[in-house]
Parts: sequence; structure tokens; C-alpha cells
Amino acid sequence: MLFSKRLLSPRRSGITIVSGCDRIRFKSFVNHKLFADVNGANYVWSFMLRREGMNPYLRKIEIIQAALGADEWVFWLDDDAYFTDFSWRLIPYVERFAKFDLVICKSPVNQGAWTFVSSGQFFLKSTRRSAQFLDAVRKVKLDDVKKWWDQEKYGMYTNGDQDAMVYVLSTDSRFREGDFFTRLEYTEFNSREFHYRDAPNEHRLLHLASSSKTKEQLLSEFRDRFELNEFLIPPEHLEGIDITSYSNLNLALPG
Ligand SMILES: [Mn+2]
Repeated sequence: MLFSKRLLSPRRSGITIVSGCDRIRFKSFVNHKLFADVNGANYVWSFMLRREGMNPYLRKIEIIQAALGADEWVFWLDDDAYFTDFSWRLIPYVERFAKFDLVICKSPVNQGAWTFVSSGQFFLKSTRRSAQFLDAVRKVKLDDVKKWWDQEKYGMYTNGDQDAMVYVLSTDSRFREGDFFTRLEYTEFNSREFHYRDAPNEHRLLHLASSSKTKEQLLSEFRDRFELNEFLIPPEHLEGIDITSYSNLNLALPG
């Protein structure tokens, strides 16, 4: 294990928030960074280089591997996820689940579709077992997962890191539910836009995922509905922050 020495001495009670993509699709990194500052957390945005013949989703696992060990916890979140409740304190929250190494949510049922877990956001503790888990996920062959997949049991197959994680969590006895990991309800930190009724801080985290609308559509509808800035940051948290360069940043449409 390359990082085993470092893993034994993480910063206690610290947390690193990690996100990234193979391109800049959203300005969510401004949202993440501000939220990290408010939480006294470290924030890393990682650029994943696409490689021929390699599933781009699995590069995420390498990035989490690199981040693990610096702090007691890593919190991964996708670039299509935004913090919406800025009073959420990650450390006291995750300490409630400190006996687990992996704290992850189930997905909601979204137009009939659901998944066993949602790998778009989760806490991972800096332990040797977590490192072994990431190693196991990285070694999974998605072709094998596809053959093994049972839709009744695990929900929708998405052909990425999520399915590899589900496979390892369900077949490798080192990583049992209730011991290595706990699956929380989606309401904890995996909400969709339609769960928000009256206010953007009703839920902790918005994950832009739908089969009928693009993520850009979901984001702009959410902004309009609650009259939010493009970073979905409460205005009081933007005081004193020079956001000009982020506001002026033009993002190419995803392709
Ligand atoms: Mn996502």
C-alpha cells in the first residue's frame, strides 16, 4: 500500500471535501469551496484526465485514494452536487456515524428509477480498511458486474464507479453493511430538486440527476424557483468574496 504510512496519522477530526471531473461543467466548485471554508474543511477539486480504454468514472476512485489519509474523513461529492444548507456542520454530523468507515445514502425513487447507494456523495474514514475498499473497487471489472447485476436487488445499472462499489459492498465479506458501511436515507444528503418545497435550505445537498431533464435545466429551474445566484450560495456567505472571475466564466455546453 503506497499511502499506508500516511494513513496511520491523519489530522484528527479534520475533513477533506473532494470533487472533480474530466472537464469544468459547473461552477459548483465555488459552492463547495465556500461551504468548506464555513466548515473549516479542506477542499480539493481534481481534474481527471480521460484515458483510452478506461472508464472515466473509475478515475474518481484514484482521486479519493490520493486524498485519503490527510484528514480523518474524506467527503466525496460529484461536480453536479451543491450544498444547499450552509448551517450543516460536517464533522459533528459524521461523528454520529463514527463506527462506520463508509457513510453513504440510498437514492430516492426518481421517475421509477432507484439505486442501492448513490456514489455521488459519501463520507469515507481514513482507515486501512477504507484503502482496501477503494483498491477492491478499482480492480473490479465492470463486465463482470454487469453479468452479476440483479435489478430487483440493486436498482438501475449505471455502468460506472457506483456499480463497482455496489458489487464490492455486496460480495466482499470484508465490507459488510452495519460494520464497514451504513446506508442512510436519501433525505440525509442526497436530495433531488423536487424534494425542495419552500426553501433551498430545507435539505442539505442537491444532486442534479434526472432522466428527463439535463443537469443544466435542473440547475436553472432551481435557481429561478428560489431566486438564487448561479453558485446556489446564500448571499450572506458571499459578502467580501470577489466572485467576478467566476461570474464571468463561460462554460461550454457539455458534450
Ligand atoms: Mn452525480
